[in-house]
Amino acid sequence: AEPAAEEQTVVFRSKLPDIEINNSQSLQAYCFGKMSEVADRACLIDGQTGASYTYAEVESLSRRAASGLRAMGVGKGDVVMNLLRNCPEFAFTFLGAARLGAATTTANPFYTPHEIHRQAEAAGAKIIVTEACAVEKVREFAAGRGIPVVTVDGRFDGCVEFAEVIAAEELEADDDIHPDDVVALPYSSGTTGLPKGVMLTHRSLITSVAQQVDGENPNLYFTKDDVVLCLLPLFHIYSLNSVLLAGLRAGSTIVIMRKFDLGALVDLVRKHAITIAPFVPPIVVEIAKSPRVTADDLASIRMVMSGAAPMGKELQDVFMAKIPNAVLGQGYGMTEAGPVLAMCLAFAKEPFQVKSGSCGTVVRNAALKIVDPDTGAALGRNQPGEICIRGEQIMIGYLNDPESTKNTIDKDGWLHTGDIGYVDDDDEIFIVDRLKEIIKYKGFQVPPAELEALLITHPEIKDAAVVSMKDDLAGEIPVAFIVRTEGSEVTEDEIKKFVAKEVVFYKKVHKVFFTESIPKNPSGKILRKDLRARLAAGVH
Ligand code: 4UW
Repeated sequence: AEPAAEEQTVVFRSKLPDIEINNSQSLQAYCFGKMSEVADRACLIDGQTGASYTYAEVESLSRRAASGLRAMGVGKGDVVMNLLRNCPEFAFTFLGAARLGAATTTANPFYTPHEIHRQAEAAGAKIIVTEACAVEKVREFAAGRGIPVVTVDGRFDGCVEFAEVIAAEELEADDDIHPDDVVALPYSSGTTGLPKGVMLTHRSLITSVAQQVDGENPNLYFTKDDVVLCLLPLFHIYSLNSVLLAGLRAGSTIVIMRKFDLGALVDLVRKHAITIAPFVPPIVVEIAKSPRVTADDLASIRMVMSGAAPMGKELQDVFMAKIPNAVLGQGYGMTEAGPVLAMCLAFAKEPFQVKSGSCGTVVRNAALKIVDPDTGAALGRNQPGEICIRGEQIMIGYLNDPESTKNTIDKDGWLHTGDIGYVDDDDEIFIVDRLKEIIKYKGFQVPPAELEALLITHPEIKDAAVVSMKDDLAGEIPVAFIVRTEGSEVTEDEIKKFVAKEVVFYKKVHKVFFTESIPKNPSGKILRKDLRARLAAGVH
């Protein structure tokens, strides 16, 4: 756009003033910025074993991990794959790799071998750090490519124990790190297609964390005295950014939980006097509904964050009645956006009044606009359109995919989210619909394109389309429309089983509808809207 046209654009900003962000340092230096104040305080606590590490110990272990990784051949520009459930070693490895100027690509250890291999290959992983539950899924793949496998929980033939990696001397000086070096490489399918490597740099993650927890009046007020629950998986950007990195920066204590279980959660909250609970909507639902969890159980919690999927006003109100002393609010993130676009201003040190159902106000040091998806024109308040964000926190692009990058970040630097929402009179953002095809099962990404590509490899499937269907607990579930080959009698059950053995549990197809043809536009693009309309109308 011409500068003049750009000036006319309606741009929304935070109610908080911009702050100075020193984002030309390294992410690890930034995160340990308060070391002199917190060196001897608990930094990470392993909820399962009770092992506790001070800030000084975490910093030291990350230096040892750096040396150990270097000895195994990891260097600047390389990629380490963390294939781990939440554990302290996740943090040691991530920060260690960062010290070498290497990036960490994160993946779910419950992925199937095929899903893991595809990401490891695409990311060019030089080393895989994993645990018992996933070792067998990577061993052969890694051996065939000469990729060392490190395990954090035991000895396995042909693998290196994590203890050996950190037996190294501390790395004295970090490698020369440029602010635009990639430090995290999570995979996301973005607005369309298959999962792609999202290049997040030292600069982008420092900016994002600072937008949340820095400044005189931080938007997300975490303190040294806070105890933050790290239950959401660190392989997803929400937890990596807004729990681990934000918690470190603030000097809080981070209590790591390996897997979700309501009883264990209550025990940990009581035992460690958790003050901050970052959740996703399905967990909020479970707590709200469970008669087993009382207000007393959760009395220490002062802040409950929700994000990664929509949380309506009704749910928010029911939950708030259950823990009246806590502030409940939402953040709005997208992996590509670095990830936080908006954060609830009731979480600020000097909080604002907010409305239930809102997913926050745009973070400081960033600009947000709402555009008409058909014309591209910027819209004013209370008018729904595609949410776009600009700022130094957004990704620098998709790995090895300039085409998809160009389709997501326009020439003026605006990242197009594929979410439809509006900004109200109080600068609060409400998401009302999704333009993009991604399905979110309990906040996890399910890329329809991936399931469709898999489905059409079935010899009796001629064509397939996967769309989302509303679900009370999961938010959305993937369902498939299938065109069978001539004469085929393949059943719904057979198709579900075929998919289930190739994908992680949350990508399973929940229902199959047989149809004569898949509606497509002239260029062959699946008309998902039509299919969703069919579902809504009950005509399959
Ligand atoms: N309401 C409605 C929401 C919301 C939402 C996300 O898997 P990704 O790429 O990324 C995420 C990141 C979420 C996140 C990160 C950090 C943070 O602090 C926080 O809030 C506490 C949340 O989910 O999926 C991105 C897509 O997920 C949907 C939306 O469609 C977005 O484009 N989404 N948050 N509050 N929908």
